[in-house]
Amino acid sequence: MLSVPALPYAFQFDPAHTALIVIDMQRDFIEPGGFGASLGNQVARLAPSVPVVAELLGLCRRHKLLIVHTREAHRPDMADCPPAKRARGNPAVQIGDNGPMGRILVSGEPGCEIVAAVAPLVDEIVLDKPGKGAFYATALGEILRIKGIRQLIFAGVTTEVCVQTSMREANDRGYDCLLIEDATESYFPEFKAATLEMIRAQGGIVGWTAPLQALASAFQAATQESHA
Ligand code: TIU
Repeated sequence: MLSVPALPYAFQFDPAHTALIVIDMQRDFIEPGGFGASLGNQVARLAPSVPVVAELLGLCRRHKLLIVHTREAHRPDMADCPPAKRARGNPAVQIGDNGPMGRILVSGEPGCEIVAAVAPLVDEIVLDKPGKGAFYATALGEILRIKGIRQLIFAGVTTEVCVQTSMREANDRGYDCLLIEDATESYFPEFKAATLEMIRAQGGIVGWTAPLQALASAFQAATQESHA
């Protein structure tokens, strides 16, 4: 087991039974003209997470973790988009409507793609999800069971919406979850800060949080031990 200096206490994980889950690093949230912008958000606020997620992906690829990327994405026929979800937000630009990057939050459209700097490799799993949580109406639970996964490392956007929802779903399913603090961002800095606090409060009621450097140091310590 590797040990990451984390809050509220050290996060223990076995790389062979751990997956990295990268949530919704899509153009629709991170670039101007997409879903995030249609809701009135300052999308530039998510930009700092991109190079950190890229570094996290590099680290996890080197250490052979299972890697899963999610996208918040609806079917082109919109049959999986509840009218209540579509009706929420900006009435002028709704999910499924045409925007500068194609139809908003629709699979196959340019805006739905993951930004180039953190793009999936061909052998990595990409899951489209119709909800905020990564387990709802997806094969994620089944995939993790088949792969023998017990711990999850989370990154992506936005911290308090799809990342937190997915972590809570995972926590209820018995996974130990670590959120990489600098590999996630919100349009609302105060919501990000509150989410990190609520995840690790009450003895880690949802999971653990740690910066990327702490995870890197855990891998480094294990590598040095194996060469000693
Ligand atoms: N609006 C917002 O902050 N987020 C979402 O709608 N989806 C995700 O977090 N991916």
